[in-house]
Amino acid sequence: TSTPITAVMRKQPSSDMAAFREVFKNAKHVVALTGAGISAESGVPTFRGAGGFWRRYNAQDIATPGAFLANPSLVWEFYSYRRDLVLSKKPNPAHIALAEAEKRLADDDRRLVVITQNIDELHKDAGTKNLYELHGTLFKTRCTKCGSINENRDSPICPALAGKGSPDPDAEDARVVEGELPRCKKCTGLLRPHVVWFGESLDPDVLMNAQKELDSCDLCLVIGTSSVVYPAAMFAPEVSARGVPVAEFNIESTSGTETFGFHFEGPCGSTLPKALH
Ligand code: BV8
Ligand code: ZN
Repeated sequence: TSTPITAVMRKQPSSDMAAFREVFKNAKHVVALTGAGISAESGVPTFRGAGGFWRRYNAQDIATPGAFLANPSLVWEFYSYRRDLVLSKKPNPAHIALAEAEKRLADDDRRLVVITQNIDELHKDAGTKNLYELHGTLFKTRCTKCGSINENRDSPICPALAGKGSPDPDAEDARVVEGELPRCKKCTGLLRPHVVWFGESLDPDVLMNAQKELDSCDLCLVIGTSSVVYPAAMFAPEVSARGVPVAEFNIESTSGTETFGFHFEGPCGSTLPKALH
């Protein structure tokens, strides 16, 4: 009897790349699920299991509606820091490998789509067109009063936040008064980042479209995610449960590794280009 692929994979840190490339060559509809790990080699810090630290705070404690209500200045410092940081970063070979694979497959009437948890827009910068941003983006604001959503790449986003947001645990909170935080040009209401915070629902259209892609894919790549945040954490296991091959690209194994047919250990900036060229 042949050894089930997962058992074989369990023993080796990395699966057989040739076997994966055989599957990839025949795949007609590939979904790539990405998390903070795909941007690590671009110099964007990861959350490390959604427990990322900025100053003495855990990302999960600041990326919430409650934190914004209680202390909008602190939350804006967190996002203003990440905006300014990401504006100086570029896509790495992993982002580029996905964008190039999308183009190559399209020429062959095959589809590759990226469903990302990241809000850094590095997939967009790399040229990915088929893209769902599950958790929004750092570079859009939403008015808490009139709801208008606008692109915004201003750095600093407002004068009062210039030079603020240092991640240093001993940095003083800027305590910017609400009137000097980013305000809506239309109604002067307080702006917030157009991202999905913990405890907030994802955009139903994005979720529905992502689910459609997952339900019809014949290969799923899960790249640089610790798979701890729901509902994104359920996507790859769902595909695997349908008997569709899932290939994980990560520097370590995760809660999902056992259920995935392929696991390629290492920085995805190196492993992904080898897998997709
Ligand atoms: C919701 C935007 C319905 C903001 C983000 C208890 C049990 C289960 C669920 C819950 C629970 N309590 C609360 C919940 C729900 C909660 C949740 O899942 N919490 C978790 C922490 C338990 N989820 C929600 O609230 C979601 N909404 O459920 O709506 C609802 C509605 C109302 C009331 C109840 C429910 C909304 C979640 C979205 C939160 N927003 N981001 C911002 O970024 O500021 S989440 C944020 O954290 C990221 O977007 C991402 O999703 C997550 C971080 O995860 P990763 O991307 O995986 O990054 P991480 O650092 O963890 O891991 C990096 C990985 O890369 C590692 O594996 C590492 O090994 C690897 N790596 C590193 N370097 C490399 C690499 N791999 C390859 N190459 C490398 N070089
Ligand atoms: Zn407004």
